[in-house]
Amino acid sequence: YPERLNCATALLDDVIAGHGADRPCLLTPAGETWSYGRLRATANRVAHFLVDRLGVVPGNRVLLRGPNNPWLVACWFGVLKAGAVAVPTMPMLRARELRDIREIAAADIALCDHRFVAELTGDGLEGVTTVPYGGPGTDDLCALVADLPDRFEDVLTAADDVALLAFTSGTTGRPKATMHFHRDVLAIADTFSVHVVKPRPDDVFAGTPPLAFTFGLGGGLVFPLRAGASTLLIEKATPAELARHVAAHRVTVCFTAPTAYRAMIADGDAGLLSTLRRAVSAGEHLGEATWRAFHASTGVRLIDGIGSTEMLHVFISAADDDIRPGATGRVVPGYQARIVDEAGEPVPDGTPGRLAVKGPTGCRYLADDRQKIYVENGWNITGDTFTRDPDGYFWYHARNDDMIVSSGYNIAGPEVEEAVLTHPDVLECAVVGTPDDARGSVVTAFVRLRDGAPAGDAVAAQIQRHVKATIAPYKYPRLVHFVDALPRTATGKLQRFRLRSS
Ligand code: 3SK
Repeated sequence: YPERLNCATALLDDVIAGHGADRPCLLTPAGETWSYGRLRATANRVAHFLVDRLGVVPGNRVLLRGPNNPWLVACWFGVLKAGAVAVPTMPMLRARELRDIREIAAADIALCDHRFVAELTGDGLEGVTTVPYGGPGTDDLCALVADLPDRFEDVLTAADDVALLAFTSGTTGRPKATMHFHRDVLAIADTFSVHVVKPRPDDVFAGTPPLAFTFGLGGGLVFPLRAGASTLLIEKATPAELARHVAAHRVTVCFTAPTAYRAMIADGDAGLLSTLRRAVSAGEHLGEATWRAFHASTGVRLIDGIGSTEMLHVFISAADDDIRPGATGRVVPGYQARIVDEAGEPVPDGTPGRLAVKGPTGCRYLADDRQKIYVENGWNITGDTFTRDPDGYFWYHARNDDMIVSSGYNIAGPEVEEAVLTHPDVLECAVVGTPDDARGSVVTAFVRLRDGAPAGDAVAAQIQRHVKATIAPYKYPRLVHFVDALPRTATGKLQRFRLRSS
């Protein structure tokens, strides 16, 4: 990339120069379409507002809060055009979490969907200038920018000026801010997206992750725009609603989590997915059973991937004929990955160890001592246990802290989950170790059954027999609890630690 680079200019102006300003860019389920030209003009007005009315200067951090819709995107671009740093936050976050984020990011300005402002007014958030958008009234950003010029000279930032502060969800302890440069935003499109997703200008992207989760930022915004494609911005959707949006808008590339793919198949919605040519699964491990079930009902080969907020997006993945069901994939061109032992030394193929990765993006925490724990000699330690096979495929075992030690056996909770999930009555499941006097820990499954399946001892015993017949019998869950919902983070990841202590 050139030394001076603003990723907002690259994402909007390059497409407009190549395909014209009228090209459809942002779509909404309600049927609205924003062209690339309209998005650029609106983002330019927002940039003027930030600079001319609020006095924003390059490097200032601006908090963004709202569900995925065109105004959130216009604000995101407006901030970057002004040379400021976007601090997207998950709409689900509450005042306490926003307070931490605001303090760590030192953000004094917030652009916030008018439906979500209440949480930005609590203790510790005094002094934040909050400008609502998307609502009625003359003090709303949409009205305030209406008369501002639709041209703006984007600040010519350095390629390695910070563009984005992405917060890890902070399931345990204080959230961490990861810093990403302007060049990183383009790099995720030019590595994972170009080499694995392989988007085309006529694609229509859609997905459920919020743009504040970098999985959603890539799949819902950066990848489609870098390819000159369109993206359907969905504020919130159940898997069944997502399937209906796919059908209604002839979506061709879908981004969501394994649970949603599993639910779409279980709900019998495969017929609504016939326009899909690519479907990307990340955020959590994709089990082989889900991969095969989705393929059998749709003909689409799910693209699994592991990414992280620290690395900005996916660094191990595979598509098409390169896929080995059950494996996460191979290292994405541009990245390096290896399996290391506790001392940081590479282990032989086939030996489980800690996944370490480096590449053009990540891993830079903002003023956080935990940098020393998560980065060893330039390698980001992801916190996952994997093996690599001699063909270079990476096979997931567990998060490092999801290994269960029971009667001296090491058992990977996700492997047991995968076996439980192949039982026909099971919709979702989490497997953790719970304290036990005799065994130290026992394998315990928390199971959400499909609608209409009766919970009880009989189905628990069936699930246990099913697991014993599927994987080594000593791994079966000795305890099975039925639940209505599993605890998840705002990004949809299972919070197993909450089950361990329940
Ligand atoms: O955290 C994740 O799981 C993730 C996956 C893909 C891309 C980005 C992220 C943060």
